[in-house]
Amino acid sequence: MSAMNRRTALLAGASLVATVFASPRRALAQAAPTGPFSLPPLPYAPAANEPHIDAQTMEIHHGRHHAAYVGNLNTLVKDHSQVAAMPLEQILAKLGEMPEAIRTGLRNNGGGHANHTMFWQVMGGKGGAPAGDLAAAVTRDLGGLDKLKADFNGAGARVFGSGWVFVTTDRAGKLALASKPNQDTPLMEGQHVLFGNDVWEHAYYLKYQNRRPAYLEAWWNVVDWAKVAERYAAAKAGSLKI
Ligand code: MN3
Repeated sequence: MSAMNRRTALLAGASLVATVFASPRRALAQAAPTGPFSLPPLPYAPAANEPHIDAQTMEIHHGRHHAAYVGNLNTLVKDHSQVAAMPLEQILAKLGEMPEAIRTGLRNNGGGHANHTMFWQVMGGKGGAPAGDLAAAVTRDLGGLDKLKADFNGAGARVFGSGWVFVTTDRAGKLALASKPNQDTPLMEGQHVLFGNDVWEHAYYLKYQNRRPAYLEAWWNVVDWAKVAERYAAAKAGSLKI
């Protein structure tokens, strides 16, 4: 083999190696769902909520569970251009008006997309306590932070099977506790979600197994109260969507 041919062969080999190693990522990108809905990136590293919520749970929860809701949602609206053009919060608020053939799918996957989009936003913090008018509202409407935690954890523990526990707010800033089965959300009743916690087993099983109350207790350590306060201000200003 001449020097030139040898060099060409080496380059071809290197190129083949590069293609083989690059292809899984390219295949994933090609397989990624396309459509009007997209998976928002995690706003922090998967390990940001350690030790309370492990990085692997965060990666699987965001990259597989939430991604699946988004992919399913895009598939559902593929042949329904009017639904595809609607903002998610309107689809959820008007579920009863959605085409019957995709209504249950929209409820489960649209709810799942909305719930998880909110969920990532309100975590990644260091816990502690709310401040300012949010703290005042927690005291006024929910009996203070300690009572809120006890009631919220109790409601989360009582969800049978899979579901969520939420604190909702209305435009006037009045707070209330709510729990929902599956991927239902108070958005389906025209309410605003201030924050919420996912009590599906996939949210905690790797680290906590069947100990859901321990997960509920630990979760408060990663709440980002500054982010919750931003959502509160947005809800009162009428600009909070999901
Ligand atoms: Mn989940």
